[in-house]
Amino acid sequence: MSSEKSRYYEVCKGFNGLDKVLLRDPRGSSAEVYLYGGHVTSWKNDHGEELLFLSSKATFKPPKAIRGGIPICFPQFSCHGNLDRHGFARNRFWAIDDHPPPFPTNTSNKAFVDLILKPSEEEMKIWPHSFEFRLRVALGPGGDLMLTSRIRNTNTDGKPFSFTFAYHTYFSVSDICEVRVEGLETLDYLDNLQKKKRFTEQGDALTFESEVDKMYLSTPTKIAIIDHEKKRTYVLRKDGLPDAVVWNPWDKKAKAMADFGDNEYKHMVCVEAAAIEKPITLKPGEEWKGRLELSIVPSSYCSGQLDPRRVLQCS
Ligand code: TA6
Repeated sequence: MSSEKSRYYEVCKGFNGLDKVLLRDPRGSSAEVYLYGGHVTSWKNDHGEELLFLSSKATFKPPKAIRGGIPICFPQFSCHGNLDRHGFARNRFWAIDDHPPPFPTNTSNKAFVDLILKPSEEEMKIWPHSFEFRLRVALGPGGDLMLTSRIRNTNTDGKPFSFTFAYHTYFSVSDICEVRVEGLETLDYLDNLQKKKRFTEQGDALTFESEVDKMYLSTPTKIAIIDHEKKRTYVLRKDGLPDAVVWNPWDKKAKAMADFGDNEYKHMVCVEAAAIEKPITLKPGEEWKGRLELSIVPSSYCSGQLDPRRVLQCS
């Protein structure tokens, strides 16, 4: 590993002695990625403030997935198939990829790490496909967090494969009742609480007053999550991921989850960049790329300083 690179990341032990990578940008922002699940569990701004929600009851014990951060759902989102919910990538051990192929985009990011997941014999029994899943986690100069997935079909039997995918991001919010999600207005969605029945979203921002589990179809590439109390807007940009899922378990589901605190639903919202409605199909040799970029704009809808719709309209 080049000394240049090691200035921006180090491998250390996390919870339960699991290996994690600590990324630091010289301007102060940081991120943590566990090799278990290729799972980002922390993203902090240059004031050291945590921006992702991680449950105080999260277990770091395989095969259970880590509750919070950014779990990766692959090769299956939720129960859209016959694998375990959300697939197996989130409860497998990934490796650091020291010799990744050239990165598709020219980037000035210095603080990044490349991880790789390949199927074990165990996986081949439940999902008989050969693939290479490369994940780059990077911190941008402005403290933005970027996740770039490259999935290649390496089957030698000529067979294509199809998959669904999501970056199941848990955002940390001050009070869910004060949160607004902008960019999904008037879109069609499948309601997971009503047997995936199809509806059209109302014309105004999404707000929360009960359990929400909605899968929005063919959304814009930018979505804003406004945390009024913290005067902070998360801007989510996505590429190659047409859909978006919004989830908050609210009180009953919160109590039913052993690895989630009873009141923690008040301080998190999942807004997930996803490819679900139309599964992605790759022939042997083909590669898919799915990119997520998270940034923060210091604002609040009501403060009028920066109307999120302007955020969504800006470049
Ligand atoms: O993305 C929303 C969702 O599919 C919900 O239905 C809920 O199950 C959530 O994911 C969490 O899933 P998990 O398997 O992590 O408990």
